[in-house]
Amino acid sequence: MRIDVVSIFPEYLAPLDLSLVGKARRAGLLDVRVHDLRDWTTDRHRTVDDAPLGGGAGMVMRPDVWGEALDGLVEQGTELVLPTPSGERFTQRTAERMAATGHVVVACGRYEGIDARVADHYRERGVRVTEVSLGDYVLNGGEVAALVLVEAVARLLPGVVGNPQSLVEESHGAAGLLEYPVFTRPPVWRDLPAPPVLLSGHHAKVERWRRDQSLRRTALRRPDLLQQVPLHELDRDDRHVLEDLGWTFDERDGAVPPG
Ligand code: JB8
Repeated sequence: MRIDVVSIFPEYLAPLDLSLVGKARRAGLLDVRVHDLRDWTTDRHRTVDDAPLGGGAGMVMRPDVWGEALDGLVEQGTELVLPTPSGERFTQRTAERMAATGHVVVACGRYEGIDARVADHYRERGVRVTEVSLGDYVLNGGEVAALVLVEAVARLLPGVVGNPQSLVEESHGAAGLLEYPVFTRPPVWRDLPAPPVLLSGHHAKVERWRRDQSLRRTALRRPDLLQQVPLHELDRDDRHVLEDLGWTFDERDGAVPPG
């Protein structure tokens, strides 16, 4: 897997040398290349921005500089990713698709963003172009989204995460539920006992308790996720847990939150 990141702040991507991502790179499982956009400027001042057409606050990144940079990096089969607050949500499904792609190029904007013709141009050339947002808040540029993307994608690559079971049991996996709470020793800490069922040695009871916890957490914190779960994936025990929280079930509407 290759990921190119283009930024006017390449030092911002320094954490990609660390931890699991750094290890994956050194192991040759992941080829991450960080580029300085200003390497593709040709003027004395290495200018990457200009005033917005139509007026308004701030500056816009010039399409000509981005075009020179991306022409040298985008190939047949590349997915071009542009972080922007007006993009589609970056989710675990997005990360999974990108991990299955051989090559991703991330174009990190700053200021008021990148001239919109850049995305249009590469789409017209048949490139898959994805404008992505991490969530409903505004950052100063695309670099943090690039860090998130690389980490989320890298850990899905074969051999990067030591125990592949930790990939399937996680929040935002296929089940569409949040993860259950986890505990370790000591069994009592500052007067707080761990749930006794986890020390019972009764595997089936542990599994049921964890499922209940996942359902309760998802219902209370992320009802939007639970509403997406197909009814046939909720068994009688599941429905009892949710009914206690005021949820109902309908052939057409699926799981319906209280109120
Ligand atoms: C200028 O919030 B963000 C984001 C914000 C940005 C740019 C890119 C992404 C470019 N501001 O994800």
